[in-house]
Amino acid sequence: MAAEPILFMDSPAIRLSSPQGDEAIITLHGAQVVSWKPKGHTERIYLSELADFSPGSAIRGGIPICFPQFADLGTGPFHGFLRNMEWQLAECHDLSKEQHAVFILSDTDATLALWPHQFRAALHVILGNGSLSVELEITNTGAREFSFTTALHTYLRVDDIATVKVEGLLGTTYFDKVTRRDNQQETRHFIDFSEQTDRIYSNTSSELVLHELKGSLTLCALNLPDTVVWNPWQERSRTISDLPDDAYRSMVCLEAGSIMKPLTLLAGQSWRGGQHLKI
Ligand code: TA6
Repeated sequence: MAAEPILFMDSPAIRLSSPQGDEAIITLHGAQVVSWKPKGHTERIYLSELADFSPGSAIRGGIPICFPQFADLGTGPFHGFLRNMEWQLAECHDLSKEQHAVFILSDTDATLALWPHQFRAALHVILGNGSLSVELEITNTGAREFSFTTALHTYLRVDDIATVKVEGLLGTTYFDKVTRRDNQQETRHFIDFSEQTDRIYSNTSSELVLHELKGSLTLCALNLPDTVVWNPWQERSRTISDLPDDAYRSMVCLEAGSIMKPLTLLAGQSWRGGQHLKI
């Protein structure tokens, strides 16, 4: 079966399988991609072994959706609330070369208490031959305009962070959340990791490449002009209760977002943006 309801860590989820043998798992909690195994390759998504799947929690790892605010750029919960909510599977298309599943969530009393706007969110997950696309569509279903920031907080599993290099950010400016310095310029072709890294790069190229010894992964952003690069390194990992102390060796977050300039939707308008990952 191409889209199969399963329990993943006791949490309702959908497993997509492509005709070629690629697999992805998406939990209804947060509409969060928690696994992606392109055929013939190892797991590409990092998921913490200490992740909490209980109702209302934020699952540590996978591809959490940040909306209607990224981090603390707003008065609501950190990274918003979509990642904490239960979504529904709305559609599933079994196409000849790919699987397309759509998950939806609309405003409820609980979301209106956190953010006073009516909306419809749809997450499109498209599993192809060696590829995975995740696209978020937001519609303003209310009568008043609203603004938001957003990101796909993609946790990538890596074999050894010491050998990881990220290409595609040369010449762009960033805000360094570790040193709190703004307007820094990236001077490296290849970003490597040897300490805590938490940066918001603005107006980045739509294509990034994650290089590892085993091969590379290309990440293309669609309508998401900013890129966050995050690795908590050892000290910060120790302070995150649902992340093992040595997790920083096996993960890096490359997050496509619209963060530096909020997006605005008038009543009835929609916006769609996403990230396309290809082996
Ligand atoms: O996207 C990077 C970041 O904003 C970091 O500053 C870090 O705190 C991280 O997200 C994780 O946030 P969370 O709320 O999931 O613990």
